[in-house]
Amino acid sequence: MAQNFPQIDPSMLLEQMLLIRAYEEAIVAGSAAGAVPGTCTSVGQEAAAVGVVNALAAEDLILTNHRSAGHLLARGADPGRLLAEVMGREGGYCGGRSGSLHIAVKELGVVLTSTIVGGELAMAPGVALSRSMLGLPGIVVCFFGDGAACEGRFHESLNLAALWNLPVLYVCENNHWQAFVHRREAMSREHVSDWAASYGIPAQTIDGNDVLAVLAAAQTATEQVRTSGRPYLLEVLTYRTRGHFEPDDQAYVDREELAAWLARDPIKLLGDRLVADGSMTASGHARLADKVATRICAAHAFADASPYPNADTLTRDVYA
Ligand SMILES: Cc1ncc(C[n+]2csc(CCOP(=O)(O)OP(=O)(O)O)c2C)c(N)n1
Repeated sequence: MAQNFPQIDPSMLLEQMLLIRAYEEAIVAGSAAGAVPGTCTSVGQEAAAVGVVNALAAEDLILTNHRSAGHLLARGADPGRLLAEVMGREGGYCGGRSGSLHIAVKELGVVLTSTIVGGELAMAPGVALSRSMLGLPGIVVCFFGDGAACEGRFHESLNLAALWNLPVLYVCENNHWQAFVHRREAMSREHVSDWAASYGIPAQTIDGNDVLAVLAAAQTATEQVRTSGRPYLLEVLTYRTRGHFEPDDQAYVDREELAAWLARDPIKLLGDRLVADGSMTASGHARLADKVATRICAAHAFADASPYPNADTLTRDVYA
């Protein structure tokens, strides 16, 4: 039976994807100029983040990995505070202590960014178990890559979530790369979703560059996790169109494969579709891009003006 999910304005999804792209491009430019530490960007993967995060409720929790800017921005993170964090400044979400790789934002329900590949998979069942035991509402969403799915903790995590009936939505952003290794050299199966069946976990593989398809699949998946209280796995097929981190010349990348995915850029796909069906004009599209550019300029100004943390605070928040 078809579910009635809240209607989400596609132009809002486009704006979020444009914001993520502009934020990541600012990081790339800043890193080339030596002003910002290089990070692992999510360029090319915007539809995966925006489609899934827009299917979540306010009380849901997110655990994510080293490519987390899209998840955070789609969840409503302020780009200035995010950039300040990456630049190690006091005004950042974690006071400049995490950089890009360990950001947590309690008010947005972002419990963890893990740079230990699969670290979020190891913790997701525990977070879900604590919510269940405390009788708290909300499901747990765990973003991870295809590389993490090739690690033992992926299998341990799915096994426990299935055994203990935990409300975890596993979202594998299969971007074809595991640092500098292509997924075909590391995976025994074509799809990560194939592995979910071994644990009795329902799963689906979808086109991760079509944000409307991601949103629809994520709405169905979150509803299923919410009503069954059990795990679900969504494999979102997409492509990391920049390098593993900045800078990276991508000399190891097959040019034809990259070109094919660039032709299916998620922002272009949705923008073209909205203009073609008449729901947006070309100038409306340009206005959104300008609005986003203004926000990124303001974010830069905020991060630049934010001081480095005072050395006296070095041991604050250290657990002993
Ligand atoms: C346990 C562990 N092993 C290796 C690394 C080095 N490393 C960082 S990212 C990465 C690739 C991860 O690939 P994937 O999970 O597919 O995520 P993607 O980078 O493609 O988003 C590797 C091997 C690490 N950080 N942690």
